[in-house]
Amino acid sequence: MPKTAARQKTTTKTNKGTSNGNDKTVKQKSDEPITDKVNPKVSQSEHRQRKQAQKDSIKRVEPELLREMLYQMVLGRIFEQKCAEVYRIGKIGGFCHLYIGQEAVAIGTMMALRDDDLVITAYRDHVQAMVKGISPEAVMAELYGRAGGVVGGKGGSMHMFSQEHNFYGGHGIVGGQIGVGTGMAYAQKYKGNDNVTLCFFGEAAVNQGMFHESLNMAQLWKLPCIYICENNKYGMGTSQARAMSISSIAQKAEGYGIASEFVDGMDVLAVREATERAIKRAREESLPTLLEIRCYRFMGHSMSDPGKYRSTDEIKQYQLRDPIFLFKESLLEAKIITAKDYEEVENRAKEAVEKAAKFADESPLPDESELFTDVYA
Ligand SMILES: Cc1ncc(C[n+]2csc(CCOP(=O)(O)OP(=O)(O)O)c2C)c(N)n1
Ligand SMILES: [Mg+2]
Repeated sequence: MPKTAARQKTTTKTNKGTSNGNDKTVKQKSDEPITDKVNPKVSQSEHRQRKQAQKDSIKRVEPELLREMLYQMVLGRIFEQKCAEVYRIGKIGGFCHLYIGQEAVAIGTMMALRDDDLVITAYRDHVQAMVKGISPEAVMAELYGRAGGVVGGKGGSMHMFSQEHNFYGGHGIVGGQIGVGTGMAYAQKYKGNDNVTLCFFGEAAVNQGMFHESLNMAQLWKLPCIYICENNKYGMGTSQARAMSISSIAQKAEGYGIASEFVDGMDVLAVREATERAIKRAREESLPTLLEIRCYRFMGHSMSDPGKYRSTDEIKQYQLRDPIFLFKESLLEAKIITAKDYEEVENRAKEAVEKAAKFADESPLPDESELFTDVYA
């Protein structure tokens, strides 16, 4: 994680001169190049800095909510570990992209939302679906391709969807959901409500035209959309440094006059605070924001990734900054939880995941008569 990720170094620039009504642009300090090399000393010292920063943030959040955030992160991690386990024995087939290492992004952003706010994401969608309220059973059964899945077992890993939960997918075309998310935000504005739309995508999607067309339109039409770039440094096996001419994605928002912020995605509370600022801007002023949240996926791109493009050393160095470990330590030090409470959190999450796997195992395959329902091709 480059030094620029340190939250306390983020500066706020007032941009009163713009004619687009956006008078607040949060700008990162430097455009430090992303490299494939990670220094363990830097990782450890950043871990300490994060912990220090979390101490202050913890005081601003209700203890009950902090414990729930921890539970959701642990649930996401254990759920994904179970997916890897059952994938290897053939219970899940096809594409399967895991979220391990990125939990602070989904939990930090989405747990600041209201139920009627909308979410759309790419194919790395299991944890987002659960945080939006879809049950682990319905997500696991979908992964198994069973009738009890959230879309009846016909979508699979990449296509979780539930209108009831305002969760609009689950999209396999890189960057495709950015245009759809922009349209969802437009629809809320058209209907006259104050719902906010969160639109997630990876850093590789930023090179797609859809990203640029959407940001332009969102600022021009003042749409309540929060664009969340989960920058995990890689698009499949290609590092960001090999694919993007500048390393700062947050900076790209400036081309469209959109407020943007650069956040350390290993720190769930920093993510939450940045999202709260963006939500306020969207709900109260109907203005978009781009959040670049730097994180790291601990697993391969998908279950079939041989992972030859990065060293185990690099992965280990990011694991030193594991967002769950960091949050757990901070909560222990702040006496919000005890070691025993953490054990209970883990046990509760394990039970929920086992229950989900049992439900998926016992759920029947979709009926043959369903073969052509909800299929648009
Ligand atoms: C339009 C399009 N081009 C290429 C692909 C193949 N593809 C699937 S995932 C992926 C990488 C995307 O990386 P990123 O957006 O950073 O998301 P991450 O997987 O890191 O979460 C690519 C190129 C695709 N699905 N869609
Ligand atoms: Mg990526």
